[in-house]
Order: sequence, then structure tokens, then C-alpha cells
Amino acid sequence: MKHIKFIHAADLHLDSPFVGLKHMPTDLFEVIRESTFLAFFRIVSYAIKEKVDFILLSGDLYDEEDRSLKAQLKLKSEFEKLDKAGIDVYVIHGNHDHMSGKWLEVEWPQNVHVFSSKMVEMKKFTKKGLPLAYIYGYSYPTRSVVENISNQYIKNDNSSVYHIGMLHGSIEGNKEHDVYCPFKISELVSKGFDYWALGHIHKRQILHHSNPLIAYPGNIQGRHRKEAGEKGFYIVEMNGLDIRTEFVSTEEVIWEEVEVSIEGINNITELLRRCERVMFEIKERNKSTCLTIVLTGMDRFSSTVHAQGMEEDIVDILNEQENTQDHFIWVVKLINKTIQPRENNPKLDAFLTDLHKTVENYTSFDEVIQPLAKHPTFRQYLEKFTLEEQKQLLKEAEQLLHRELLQNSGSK
Ligand SMILES: [Mn+2]
Repeated sequence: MKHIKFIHAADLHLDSPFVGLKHMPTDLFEVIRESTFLAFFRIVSYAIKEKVDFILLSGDLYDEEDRSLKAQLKLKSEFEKLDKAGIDVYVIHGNHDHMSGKWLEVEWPQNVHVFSSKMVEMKKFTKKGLPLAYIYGYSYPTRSVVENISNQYIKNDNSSVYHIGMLHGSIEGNKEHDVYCPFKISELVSKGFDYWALGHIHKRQILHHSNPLIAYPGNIQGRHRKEAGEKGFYIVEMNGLDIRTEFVSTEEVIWEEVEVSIEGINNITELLRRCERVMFEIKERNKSTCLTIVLTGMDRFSSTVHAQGMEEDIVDILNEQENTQDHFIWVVKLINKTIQPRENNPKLDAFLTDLHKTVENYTSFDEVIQPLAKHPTFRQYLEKFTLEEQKQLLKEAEQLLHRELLQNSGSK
């Protein structure tokens, strides 16, 4: 089989309104409003520069079923650039941009191939007259498609081409997301395809590493604080049985969460200074950032922070200084997880000190998670925890115990 190189992206959510950020200064908000487009422009320039064979867009191109005209026209002009460069685009529509919405019809250039909403369809990708890949896909006819359509994906018997499935949906039984087009990983594996280009879940993840590779690229631009970190697409190269994917980031604005400890802080000025130092470090990265600050730690100062309205005041003061238009940093939320130490309870203090020591010197991590590690589902989805992840989990466990203990002891 010939070498092919393509881009797999999904969940563009073009023209997302970012309603929660409307109170931001207008010039900053404008950057955010354009961010989904800017992220998509990056995909297109990358495709042209790297001369990819084609682009797969696995659903939710638009944020709303009524597809804003602005989004459609921008998309069209980008598709035209790709057409000039000889790059094909394969599109399926998902729950956000299903086919029952009302929109002004825009005509696409001839390089754009939209999959049917009646049944799973197969389209051939050819290069210089030779078929190189068969691409299978399905668009949502309505917002909610709850049946399993994976049985409709049937490999067209041709061993000399790559077989790629495009599907917008989630794993059966997924509790965190709306289960649309539910599938089982084993079902997708059994189809004999080479690659599954999934969409719908906004967090990037690889569900199956090879033969076939099954991947969610996640969305291309974070839209709120729960969609933190880098966002982008996968560049996929296939050469016979050898398949490689690499993540390329596209976000214009990054959402991030940082912890700031209140320990050793005596007054609000010191707290502000500590937050500003963290913000300064982030600013050095030259990337526009929507920041969530999580205050942590146990200290007497905690009671001051808990005073009513304090969180919002701190956010306002920190944001007041924001005056740069390129690479801004904007605090979207301050979450207070600080703990007020209890007075005159030597028993509890001693226990908490012991707890802290235990966490610091903890060595039985592997032993404790063994029952979990033995579980086939765990092994299928999760890799071994890195040392850093182990430390983070332990720290979170300590904080959780802390909070629970202090809350319970306070109420008795
Ligand atoms: Mn989506």
C-alpha cells in the first residue's frame, strides 16, 4: 500500500459564542470570539504547507444547528484554499450541526465531500487515478442519534487500499457525555479497518493504538475552563501496516488552571502578589490564557479569603492590570479550596501531621492500585501512572481527607 498523510480533526464548533466571557474588555473578547476560526485557519495552513493528501472533519463543524452564515462563509473560503492546493476534505456532521437545522445553503467547492445522513456511505480517495483509501462516514439526520450504527460500517473488499471510518459518537455506557451513536471498541476493532477517525468527545484520546488506530483528536480550541490545555488535531501517516499519529496544537487561547497556596500569607497584598507572580510566569509563555486560580493550603488566612465576595474582588483586581492586547492573561475564576486550621485540637493536629508525613513517604502506590490495574477495562484504557501523576493523586487524596475531616469535626 502506498504512503498517505492526512489530518484528522473534529469538533471545530466554529463561531462558538463564549457567552460566559461577554463581560471581558471588548478587544480581548474579540480575540476569543475569533479563536475557533483562527484555530481552523491553522489546520488549513498546516495542510497546505505539509502537502497532506486529505483532511477528515469528524462532526460538529458548527456550534449551532442553524450554522451561522459567518461560519459557513469562512469555512467556504478555507475549503477553496484547500481546493487550489489539491487537498480533499471529508466531512460528517454531528449532534451540534445535524442536518435538520435551518441555514442558508452555501455551495462548497468540488474538493469537499459530505457524507449522507441516510446511511453509512463510502467514498473513494484517489491520487493520480489510483484509489488509495476508502473512507466511510455518516452524518446525523437529527440532533439525537442514539442507536448503534457501527454495524453499518462494512469493509468494502479491497486489500490494496486503506479503510478509514469516520464516526461521531461515544463509547457505550459513557456516563460523562451524551451517548450518541454508541459503539464498543471491540466492534470497531472487528471491522478490519486501518483507522477510526472519531469525533464528539472534546478531550483528545487514543482508544486503540494499532490495527486499527482509534482516536479522538478533541476540539481545536478550548471553550471553557473544563476544556483546559492544548487543543488541536492529529496528523496521521500510513505506510503499509505502519501508522503514525502526532498531535499538533491549534488553539489561539489556552484555558489553564493553576494552584496558589495561601500558606505563609498574612494579608491580601501578599496574596495578590503571589497570584501576580504566577500570572507573570504564564505571561512569559506568550500565549493568550484564560486562567482559573485555585487557592489551596491550610492557614489562618483562609477565614479572610472565605469572607463574602472576596473571590470576585480578587479576580477584578488581578484583571484590572490587564492592558496588553496580544497574549493577554485573563482570570476567569478563582476557586477557594483553602482550609481554616482548627484551634486547640492537638489530637486532630497530630493526626493531620501524621497524614501529611504518610503521604510524603508513601511507597505502596503500586500495591494499592493493584486490584484496579488487574481489571481488563482499566488496562485497555489507561497506561501506567507516571511518578508525577502518582504524586498528584496522593496530594489530592490528602486534600480530600483534610477537607472531610475538618468539616466533620467542625459539625460535631
Ligand atoms: Mn462537539
